[in-house]
Amino acid sequence: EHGITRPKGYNVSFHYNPDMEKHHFGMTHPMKPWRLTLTKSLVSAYGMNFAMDNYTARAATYEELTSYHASDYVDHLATVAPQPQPLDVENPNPDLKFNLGGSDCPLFEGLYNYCSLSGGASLDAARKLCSNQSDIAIAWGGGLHHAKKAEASGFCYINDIVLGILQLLRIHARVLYIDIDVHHGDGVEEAFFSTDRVMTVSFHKYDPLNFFPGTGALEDNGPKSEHNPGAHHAINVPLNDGINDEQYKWLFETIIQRVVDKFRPGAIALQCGADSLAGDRLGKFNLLVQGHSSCVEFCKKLGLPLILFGGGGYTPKNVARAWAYETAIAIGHQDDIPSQIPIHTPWRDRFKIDSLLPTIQQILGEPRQNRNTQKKLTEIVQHVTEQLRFVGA
Ligand code: ZL4
Ligand code: CA
Ligand code: ZN
Repeated sequence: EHGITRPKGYNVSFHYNPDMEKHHFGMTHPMKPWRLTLTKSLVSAYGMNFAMDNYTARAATYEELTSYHASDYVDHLATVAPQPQPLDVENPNPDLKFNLGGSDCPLFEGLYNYCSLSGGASLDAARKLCSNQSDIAIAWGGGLHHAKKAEASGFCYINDIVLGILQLLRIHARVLYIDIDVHHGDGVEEAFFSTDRVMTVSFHKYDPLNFFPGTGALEDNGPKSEHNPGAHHAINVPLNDGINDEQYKWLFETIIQRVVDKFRPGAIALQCGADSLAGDRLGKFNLLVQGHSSCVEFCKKLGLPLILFGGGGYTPKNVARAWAYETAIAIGHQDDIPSQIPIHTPWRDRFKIDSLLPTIQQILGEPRQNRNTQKKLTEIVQHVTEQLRFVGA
């Protein structure tokens, strides 16, 4: 008996399509869609599926994709060839114009299908919140925060988050977007730069010359041009390598509580990029599952409709641990699931770290030197508090 029961009077929906994992960015590319399969296998092994509504996500339609993206970009995505085009001086390769085909955003077989499935899951999740059929909707295949209106960027082609938030804005006057991926959520910030109906808050490593995408300084709070309602509605929390659970939790809770008090959102969209975990292949933070997931727990306690997106995460066994644990938080079972990974979990050997009894919260990774001082963190909270004086009625 799994003992995982449905929360009473509370609905969680899980939006996933196993076809997403069939797509490959390339052998050595850090983005592994297979991490979604590993996540789903852990979620199911714990019996969490019995406590949620499970939906096989559909592909987003052309009309849905162009609700944000430029139609010439989506047209091009639909027709791109996996092989590089021959050089033609008369007609420059349009792949370049859309930032496609480089090492970050390669062209691969089924690319359009992959993008549409990610978008479809996030749209379905947002609509379940809009119709009040879900209190929390989960789309781990989404969270692709760098994609621009007419350009791919940083492993992201279609900005499923923007598509989802546009749905939430049909019902809610104000939506709060929070981003705990180790990278700056530049694409979502840019999409809502000129509206005061969406506030974006990104926590990220900031080192403009050495770390992608190089934007998201503390002082960047939305274009301060005259009559721009979106001014002051972008919050950036620039961090250094090695931040730990205690510091991150304090920053997150202090900042998000103040933001919610001032902005009074009707719904929250949380991007849960797992590259902010210790031991990530690209990120160099020291967060454990406990610290990362405390952000989800805090957002849930705010009691607003909540959508959870995936995002980055480049050490698949750690990604699956975090997103499975965060699924447990959504259904309220984080304190009663066994910490030991169930013996019948498919690919259980992939979770083994240094013991024969792998647990859900265990994270592999040499701790990185913590380069965040309390003085700097206090300055950040002070700056954010001052920005918030310009926000709200
Ligand atoms: C790789 O090994 O910093 C891509 C990308 C492909 C395979 C072999 C090609 C080798 C690391 C990254 C050449 C790789 C050169 N392969 C990559 C400025 C850069 C130009 C491209 O989590 N080179 C660009 C993007 C970031 C840059 C991060 C995070 C997404 C998200 C949400 C996107 N781009 C320098 C890097 C490899 C690769 C190894 C790589 N790319 C690491 N960081 C980047 O926020 C999903
Ligand atoms: Ca971030
Ligand atoms: Zn990232």
